[in-house]
Amino acid sequence: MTRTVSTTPFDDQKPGTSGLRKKVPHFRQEHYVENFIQAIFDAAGDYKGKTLVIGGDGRFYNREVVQIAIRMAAANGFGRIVVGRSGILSTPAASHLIRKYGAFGGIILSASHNPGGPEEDFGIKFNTANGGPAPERVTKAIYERASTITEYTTSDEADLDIDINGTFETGGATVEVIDPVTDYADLMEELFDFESLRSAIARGLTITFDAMCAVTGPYAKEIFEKRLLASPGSVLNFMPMEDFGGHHPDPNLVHARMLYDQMMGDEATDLGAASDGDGDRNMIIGRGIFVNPSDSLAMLAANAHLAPAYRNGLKGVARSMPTSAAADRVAEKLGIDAYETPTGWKFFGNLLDAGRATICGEESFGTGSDHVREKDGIWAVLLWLTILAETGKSLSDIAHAHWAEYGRNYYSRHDYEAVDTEAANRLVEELQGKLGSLAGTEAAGMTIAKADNFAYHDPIDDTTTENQGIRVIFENGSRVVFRLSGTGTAGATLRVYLERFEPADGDHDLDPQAALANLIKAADEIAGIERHTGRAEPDVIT
Ligand code: G16
Repeated sequence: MTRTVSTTPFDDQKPGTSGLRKKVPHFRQEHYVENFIQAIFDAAGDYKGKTLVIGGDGRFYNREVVQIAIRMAAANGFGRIVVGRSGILSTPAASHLIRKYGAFGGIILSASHNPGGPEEDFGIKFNTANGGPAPERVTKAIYERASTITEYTTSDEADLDIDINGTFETGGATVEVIDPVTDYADLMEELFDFESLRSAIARGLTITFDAMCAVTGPYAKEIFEKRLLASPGSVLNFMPMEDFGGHHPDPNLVHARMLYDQMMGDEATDLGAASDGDGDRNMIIGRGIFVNPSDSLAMLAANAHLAPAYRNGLKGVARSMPTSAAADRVAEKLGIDAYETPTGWKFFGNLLDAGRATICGEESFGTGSDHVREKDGIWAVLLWLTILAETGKSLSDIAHAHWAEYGRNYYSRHDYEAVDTEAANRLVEELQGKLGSLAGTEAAGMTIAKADNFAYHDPIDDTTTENQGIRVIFENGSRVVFRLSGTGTAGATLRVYLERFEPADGDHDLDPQAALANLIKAADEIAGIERHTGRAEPDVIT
C-alpha cells in the first residue's frame, strides 16, 4: 500500500562534484535517504509511467538503499524499474542501461573511490535520460527541494529478492532484475575488435587488472578472462566486497601500490590497470612506467583511430581545467576542437550530446568517450590494450614517442586531506583576495603572468559556472591550480595541481616531483599552504 510519510528537511543535502556523499551513519538517520530520493523525483520532472535504472557499487548499505529506492520509485509512479542483480551496477554500466532502455534516468549508489563500511562513505547520485550525471540546474533543484521537503511517498511492499534475474510486479510497477554485466560487455564488443585482441593475447600480450575488491571484478573477469581469454588470474581482487577489503578503492599510486610495485618489478605484464569503487576511474601502468591520467587522455586521443569505434576520427577532445594541456596539443595536430571544462563529468554531457567531443578526460583518473555519459575505467583499459595490440609496441615506447612528438607536460597533483574546513576556506579567501595583484610578482624565482578563478561558459546551454579553481600561470608557461575537492566527506581536501611543459626536444625522463620541485615551492609561497593548514607535506601525491 502506498503511503505518505511526514518528514522534516536536512540542511546538508547539497550534491557535490558527483552526487551526495556522506558517512554511512549520517545516511542512516531516519528519513535521510528517503528525503533525498523524494527530492530527486520531485525535482526531476515528469517521470510517471517511465523507466528508472537502479544500481550501485555494492558498498555497505547498498542493498538496503536499493530496496528503499525500488519501493519509492514504484510508489511515486515509475512504470518500470530496472535493477542490477544484487543491486550491482558499475557507474558506466548504469549509464549504458539508461541509454539502452530509454530510461527517464537512474539512481546510482556509490561514493566512488571513497572507502566503504559501516563507518565509511556512501553516496547517492541521479543521472538523467542521456545517461550522464544530472547537470548543475538539476542538482540545484534537488537541493532546493530537499531543503524544504515535508513528506515523501513510499509503500509497505516487502523487499524483493534481487539476487536472481527476473521480473516482478510491485506497487504498480514492473521491476526487472537483470544481469549487471552482459549489456555492458556487449557494448565493449561493439566498440573494440575482440577478435584481434584475442589473437594479440594468444600471441603473448599480457594484462593485470586490479579490481580493488570493488564493482569491476565481475565485469573485468567476463571481459578480460572470459571473452578475451587473458590467462586466469589476470584480474586481481575480483570479488566485490562491502568494505573493499578495508582499502580505499582508489586507483592511484598510493592505494593501488601493490599493482604499481608489480609493474615496476620482474612480474610486470605488458599492461597494468586498476579501477575504482564504482568502475568509472582507471589507472594505467606499463612495464616500468606509470602514465598519469592527463597523459593517458592525450595518448588515447592520439591513437584512438586504432579501435573500430574511432576509426573515422574524433569530433573533439574535452578535459577538465586542472587536467594538463597535453590533450590540447593532440587536438591541435588532429585539427579538432579542444574544450576546457570545470571538474566534474557532468560538464562533458552537453559537449558529448551535441557531438562536439568524442573523448573526454580528467586528471582524477577518469577517461571516457561518447559511448556512455560517464567516465569508464574498463573502456580506457580496452583502448590501451588495443593500442598495444595494434602497434606491437610497449607502453613505454608509445609514451616516449608521444613526448618526442608533442613534448611532455610534467604533471602532479598534491592532496592535503581532512584539512580543517575553516583553515582551507581561509587559504582560498586569502588567495582570492590577492588574485588581482599577483601578475608581475615572483614566486620561487618565476614571474607570474596571470592569475584568475576559472569560470566556464557552456557553449551549448549558455550557462556560466564560476569559482571553479584558482589558476596561477607563470611567464614560462608553468601553472599551479588550487581547488577544494567536492567529493570528500571529512573536513576539506585541498588539491594543488602542478604542471610544467618540457618541449619535444627536452628531457622526458625526469622524476615528475623533481621536474616540478620549483613549482611546488612556488605553490606554497603563493598560497601559504603550510601556514594555513599546518601541513608540511601532502597526504597523497599522484
Ligand atoms: C568525481 C567526478 C569527477 C571529478 C572527481 C574529483 O569522480 O565525477 O569528475 O574529477 O570526482 O572531484 P573533486 O576534485 O571535486 O574531489 P568520482 O570518480 O569520485 O565520481
